[in-house]
Amino acid sequence: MQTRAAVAWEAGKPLTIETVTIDGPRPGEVLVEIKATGICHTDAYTLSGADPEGLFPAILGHEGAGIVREVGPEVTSLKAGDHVVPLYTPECRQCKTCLSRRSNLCTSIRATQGKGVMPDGTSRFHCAETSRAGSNTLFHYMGCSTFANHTVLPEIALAKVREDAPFEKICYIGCGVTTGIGAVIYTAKVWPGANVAVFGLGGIGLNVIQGARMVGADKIIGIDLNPAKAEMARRFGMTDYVNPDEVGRDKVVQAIIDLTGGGADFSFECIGNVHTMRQALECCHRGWGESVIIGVAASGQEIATRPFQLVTGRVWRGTAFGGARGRTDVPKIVDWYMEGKIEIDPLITHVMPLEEINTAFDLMHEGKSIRSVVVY
Ligand code: NAD
Ligand code: AHE
Ligand code: ZN
Repeated sequence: MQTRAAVAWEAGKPLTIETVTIDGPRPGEVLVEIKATGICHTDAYTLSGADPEGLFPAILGHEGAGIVREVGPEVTSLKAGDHVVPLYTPECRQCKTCLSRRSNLCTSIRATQGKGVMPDGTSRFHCAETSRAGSNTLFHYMGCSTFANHTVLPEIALAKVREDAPFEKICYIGCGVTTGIGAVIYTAKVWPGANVAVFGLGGIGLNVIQGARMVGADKIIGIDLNPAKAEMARRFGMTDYVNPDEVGRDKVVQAIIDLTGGGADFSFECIGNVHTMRQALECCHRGWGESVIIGVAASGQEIATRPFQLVTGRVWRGTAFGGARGRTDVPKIVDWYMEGKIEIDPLITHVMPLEEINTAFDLMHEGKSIRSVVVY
């Protein structure tokens, strides 16, 4: 069949809207009509050319929600009409990692996902236009490609969710909401009364703040260069704001140590900058403070600190998709939203048709949006 998609032909260039051909689902695969998709900073990162796994031409997008339209042979857990959220971190429940219960990083299809193809090694997307490389095949992205009105995913990469949940809100649970809240509750396991520092008050950091408030954190300190982000952060639970340009960029760590009487119990880096990753570690409390890296830094970047920071008990770790097991946890998080236990609506600052998707990237780079959502 044919569908509409925003195609990334090459790094650093705006997306163009194309009519693309999408093949039907093969064994174990599912055809999904995407109803809405968020635009995450990771899409911009890959589009910029900084992602070592970035492939072009591709259909980007990994924060979607939609309806199953057709299932391929051997699919047992989904049927046409089911409402689903695509998962860039699938949950096969059979690989070593899934069975270990120690991590959400399911390995069953990671290799082909990183190569922009389905598990059988081929793409379902083709375009009448030919790329500079002379091919009309388009790569999948993060196993999702939600910037297409229809996409194909493996069954293990889809979370079935309740049918009364609005697509244009729950698409955000496909990445930002789950990553932020999950980092707090699944990865760090922040305890009630903890002091928390959140570096970056964007689409991820605000959900870390929301998660920290949910678990009963005491001080929730937000750090962002853009003071316009502080108002929403306060609404979501931030108790103290640190503007690095006001306190001095080299005094951010001391400012947090002062505010917390010794250092944060937990910090979260939600920017993707190796310098703020260092600050996030070093603002943690001696003996036990844990810093969680969420931000994705560009190819070639490395983190540094004095090993003494770790010798004296600080812990450096990272998280992908907030440590959530998608097929198990995403339906629960959708329920939390529908029951009013978490907020999403105020974070979706812009809604637009697919034709305006490049505006979403502009708004993000200008610091004017939290989340933009495309509705098909
Ligand atoms: P965003 O653009 O919405 O937010 C980033 C925020 O950081 C902005 O508010 C910006 O003003 C602030 N900022 C930039 N440089 C800063 C600096 N030097 N000091 C202080 N503040 C600064 O981005 P987002 O969608 O929230 O994503 C944040 C990061 O998380 C990105 O790197 C993204 O790729 C990554 N991410 C990781 C995962 C994961 O699973 N690990 C999931 C989603 C996103
Ligand atoms: N290809 C990138 C990887 C970037 C990355 O770390 N992605 C996160 C999700 S970001 C969502 O917005 C992730 O899931 N990582 C685990 C994994 O297996 O990719 C690069 O920089 O190489
Ligand atoms: Zn994302």
